[in-house]
Amino acid sequence: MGKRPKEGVAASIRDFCADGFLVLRGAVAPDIVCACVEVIEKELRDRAVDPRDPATWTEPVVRFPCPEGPAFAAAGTSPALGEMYDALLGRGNWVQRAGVGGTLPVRFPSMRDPGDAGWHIDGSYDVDGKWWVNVHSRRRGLLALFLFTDVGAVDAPTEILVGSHLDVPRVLAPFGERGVFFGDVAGNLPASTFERPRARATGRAGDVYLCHPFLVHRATWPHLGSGPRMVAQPGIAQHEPFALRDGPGVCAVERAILRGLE
Ligand SMILES: O=C(O)CCC(=O)C(=O)O
Repeated sequence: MGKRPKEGVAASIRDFCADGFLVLRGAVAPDIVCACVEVIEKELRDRAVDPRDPATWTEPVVRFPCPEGPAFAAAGTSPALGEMYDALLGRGNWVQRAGVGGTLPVRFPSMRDPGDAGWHIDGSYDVDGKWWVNVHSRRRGLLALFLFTDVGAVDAPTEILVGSHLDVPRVLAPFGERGVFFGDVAGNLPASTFERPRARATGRAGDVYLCHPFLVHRATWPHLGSGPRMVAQPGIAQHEPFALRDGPGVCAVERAILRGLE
């Protein structure tokens, strides 16, 4: 009986290594989600967008940094998340943030191309004002998708190429420590990456997708739902870039990179 939760974590890690992501359903408690949404709605009103008035939804996407404050600190420090960060990155290896962080693209019902929906991996460090990435995944241990609203299939969910994190290391390796602009990665991937199965990051408000930093993903459109879709997408930083030396202490994220390099 006592073994089940541990087996659950082990199975989740196996899925994460193979697919490049896992989902923590209900990772953020409903009252915390509500408090976050109130703050997000205020941010929208400050930009002349009323989350309850479709007449003000003139753009398909409104993007801003995920707000800070107590509600977001509570969301970002949910115990379920901390346990899974430990399991995927190793205890003490990741940076605990007093908040969620990242950007928060709020997507509105619209038939228009939002202009930001290409396949990509996220960048992780700044080079002359641009986001770059290297095979050691400097400063980024995970990508998280925090669902602050319910996201159904019609609500412009993020789309994921399942297992694509295993294709990216071979593209990044030739660029060495210096790395490459994140926007130049997808174009160097083999055609087979884009033939991988696709998954959509749907779920309930409070669910969190934890993704390998090299997972290829994109925004989708049109948004055919009825209300704003709110998903924050922070990186979870690790203290040290992955050394990429195989051995007993290698965490799940690093192991997947090594597998991609084989
Ligand atoms: O909004 C989304 O569904 C994903 C957006 C995204 O991946 C990004 O902006 O980097």
